[in-house]
Amino acid sequence: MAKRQLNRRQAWRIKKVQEERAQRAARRDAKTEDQLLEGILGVEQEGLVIAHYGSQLAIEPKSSDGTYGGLPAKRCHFRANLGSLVTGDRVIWCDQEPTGVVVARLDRSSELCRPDPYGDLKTVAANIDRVIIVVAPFPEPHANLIDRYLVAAETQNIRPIILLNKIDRIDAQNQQKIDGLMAPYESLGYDVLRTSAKNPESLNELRQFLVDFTCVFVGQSGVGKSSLINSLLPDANLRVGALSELTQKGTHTTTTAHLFHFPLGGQLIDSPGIREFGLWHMTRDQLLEGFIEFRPSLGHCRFRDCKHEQEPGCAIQKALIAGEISAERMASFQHILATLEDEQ
Ligand SMILES: Nc1nc2c(ncn2[C@@H]2O[C@H](COP(=O)(O)OP(=O)(O)OP(=O)(O)O)[C@@H](O)[C@H]2O)c(=O)[nH]1
Ligand SMILES: [Mg+2]
Ligand SMILES: [Zn+2]
Repeated sequence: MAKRQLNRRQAWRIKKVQEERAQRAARRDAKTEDQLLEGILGVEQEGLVIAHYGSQLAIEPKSSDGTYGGLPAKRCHFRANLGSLVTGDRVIWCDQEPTGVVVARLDRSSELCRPDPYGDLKTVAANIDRVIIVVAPFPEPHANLIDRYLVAAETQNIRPIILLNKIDRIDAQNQQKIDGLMAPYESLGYDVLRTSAKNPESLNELRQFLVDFTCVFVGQSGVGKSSLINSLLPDANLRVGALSELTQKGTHTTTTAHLFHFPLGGQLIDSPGIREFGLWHMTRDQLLEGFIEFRPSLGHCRFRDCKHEQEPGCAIQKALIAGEISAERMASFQHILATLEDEQ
């Protein structure tokens, strides 16, 4: 009996101590909050995330005329409860020495997502108007990588553009293959630009696409995303990496997304190259929507649960036979479909 009483008393004391600790922590939090509100940490102002370095962000202050790019970026810490913060995010931050503090994230107009190697969905960049999918003859494009990027952009309502870089490396040997790779996208109405980072004159059309918009370069490692930015903006001084001699693949030189401004307006985000671009997180319906030439057929199959394989009255199969959907894109769709989690 005495033993149990003692235990109860002990338990009560432990509980009391814990409650007191929690109250003290809450008071500390409230005090920090008050300090922020009182402006001890500096005046709250709007900013733009131009890079993310693990525990810190590079924040560009908004100029008095409401634009970005005129003032030097500031290193900032950020509150833990803000959710993910990525390059392109608009935030509220307080200036202080030596590092500022980001206290809020503003709503995003769009976000480009992809699953990380552990299967978690990660936002790569925010508030994007256009995704520029960079490919090159070397490293050789992965099968249906372009389609995967197109689906990711289309389902987010971000306009995709395809950029074929390293045209100086196209010769009689690979010309046909490259033309064959690009042709389906040109006939679908996608813009396909051709550049060489080694030849500044080849970049004029690209320059025009960048004015007034926030664009992001995506694509395999080694296709020349950072090299293109160095040619467009000689002051950028980005690190570029030669392809591996052995595999002729990129070596993952860029490790964090970085935003650049152009003198004539417009922003461009360089992003780290990828190994693979899984779309496992999507549903079959989202994937179908992502293939723009499928859209007119959607909802017109005889059966509501049509799998668009061999069913009678399938509108997608009908469009395929009529040549409105190409065999390559249909095969690509089936290939990606087989990788979706929902389908397994
Ligand atoms: N011949 C030729 N080589 C290029 C061109 N653009 C880039 N390269 C070369 O391709 C290699 C890779 O370039 P990067 O700019 O580092 O490629 P990246 O896409 O930024 O790669 P990650 O940062 O790893 O994603 C470097 O050796 C560049 O010099 C081009 O237009 N022509
Ligand atoms: Mg790079
Ligand atoms: Zn169907």
